[in-house]
Amino acid sequence: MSLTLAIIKPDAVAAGNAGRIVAHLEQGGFTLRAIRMTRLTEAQAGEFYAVHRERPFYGELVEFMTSGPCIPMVLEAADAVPALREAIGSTDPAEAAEGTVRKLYAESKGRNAIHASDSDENAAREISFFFSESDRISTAG
Ligand code: FUP
Repeated sequence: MSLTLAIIKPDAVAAGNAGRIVAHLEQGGFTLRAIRMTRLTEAQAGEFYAVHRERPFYGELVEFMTSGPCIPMVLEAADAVPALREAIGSTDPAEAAEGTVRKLYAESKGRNAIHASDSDENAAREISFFFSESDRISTAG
C-alpha cells in the first residue's frame, strides 16, 4: 500500500460536490488516512504550485486555488499515485474518461475539481505540505 495527496478544489467545494467526491474515491478503493478543510493564502498556493511558476496559467491557477476553501486529503491504495491519477481523469474534463472525477464534476481545464500528486516524490512533498505525521491515522486493525 502507498499514499498520495488529493485536493478537492474550490470549485467542487463551492458546488457542494465534496461529499460525493470523497464517496466516489472510497467506493473506488481508496482509504482516507487524513482530511481537512483550509483556505490557501496566495503564498501557500504559490509555493504548492511553484513548479508551474513560469507557465502562462500560473496567475489564474493561484487566484482560483485561493478563491475559496479546499479539502486536502491523504489517500491510501495499492500504487496510490497512478491509481488516483486514473480515477481523477485528464486535466481537461472534455478529455477525461467516463466515470472519472473530472468527467463527473469538473467545469473546465482550470476549474477542474480535484488535484492529485503525479509521482511518489511529489506525493511525499505534498502530504507534508498539508499534514504532519500525527495527522495520518492508520485505519488498519
Ligand atoms: P494535473 O496534474 O492534471 O492537475 O495538471 P497539471 O499539473 O498539468 O496542471 C496543474 C493545474 O494547472 C491544473 F489542475 C489546472 C491548471 N492548468 C490550467 O489552468 N491550464 C492549463 O492549460 C493546464 C493546467
